[in-house]
Amino acid sequence: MTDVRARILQALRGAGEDFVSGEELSRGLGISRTAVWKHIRYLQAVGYPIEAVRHRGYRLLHGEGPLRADRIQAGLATSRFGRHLEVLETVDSTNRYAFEAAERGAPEGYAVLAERQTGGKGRRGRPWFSPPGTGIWMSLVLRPPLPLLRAPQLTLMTAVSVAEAVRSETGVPVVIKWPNDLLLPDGRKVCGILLEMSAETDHIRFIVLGIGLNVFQLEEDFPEELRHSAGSLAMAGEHRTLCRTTLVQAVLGALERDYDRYIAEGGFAPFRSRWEALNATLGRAVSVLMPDRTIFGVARRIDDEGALWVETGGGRVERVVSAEVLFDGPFHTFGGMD
Ligand code: BT5
Repeated sequence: MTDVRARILQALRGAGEDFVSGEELSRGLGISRTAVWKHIRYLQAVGYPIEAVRHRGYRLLHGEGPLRADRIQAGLATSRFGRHLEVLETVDSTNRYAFEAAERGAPEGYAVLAERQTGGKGRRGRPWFSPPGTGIWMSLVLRPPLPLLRAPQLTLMTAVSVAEAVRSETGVPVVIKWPNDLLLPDGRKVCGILLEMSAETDHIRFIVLGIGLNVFQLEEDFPEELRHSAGSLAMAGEHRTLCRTTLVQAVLGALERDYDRYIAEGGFAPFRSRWEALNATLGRAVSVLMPDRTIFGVARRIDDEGALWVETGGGRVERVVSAEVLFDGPFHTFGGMD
């Protein structure tokens, strides 16, 4: 985002519910009022809910100021998820923070969000880029009465819940890449899921479910190395007005409903057809990276445990429970291949 637009947003966020006049913005930024108006139009076009009222100025609508726990909770349709909620300005990683809270006894459903992470984590120690005010960086504590082996299924369930919530809130037809990514229709990664846990020999003590969802970034906001692979909801061609507060509410609502069903019905099977309907993985040529080796083939199906079946040639099929999947070749050319 250009510095000017970032500063306009900062001024609007700082004013909360109040209007900031065009005059004030133009003076503060040293640009004309027409230039201010053009930047506002641009921000509105990418999805920022900015209200413009003659003689009063501009303000950010409902909840798209800084995230606030009371605002999120006011519209929350859950009984546990997000009922204990913290919103931090800056943290190294919401997953690290939630993990410590869980160690100290935070209840199931405890959630923490941050406007900005300085050490956001992906899998295997990779970094997650989490600039201020542009996305949803959230971690949730779960205490599922499950054997260890079932934990990876919760990642798949989460992908289904978040994808459906994002679709119904924003109209952006995100798709799932097995196991933990959501992609825009053009293949850019818009959301990553990181499940971490504390376990005893055979059962889970608690899980921290981390969700990173890019909302307002534009291509130029991503660092060079992510510019062609990462995307945000704002970058999707068609979307409704974007609001992080309502998105968080929708995601927590969907997660609680699906998690309760997962526990009650005993597994991933009831989610499988929903996963299949949203997936962008099956039928594609893939490289599958496992800790000890890499296999190449075509992703054929997932089973009731959420494992991915990969055909590796000569009629051989491998069942993969946990791994990293790379699509071979340009994203769009493999759509629907079988
Ligand atoms: C993930 O890991 O996709 C899991 C990301 C989870 C982030 C959330 S934010 C809230 C919570 N607190 C945390 O500290 N983490 C969680 P993985 O599949 O390993 O993907 C990481 C890779 O995605 C990086 O190596 C980059 O290539 C790319 N990446 C990094 N930041 C990105 C972003 N904002 N958008 C899209 N791609 C990104």
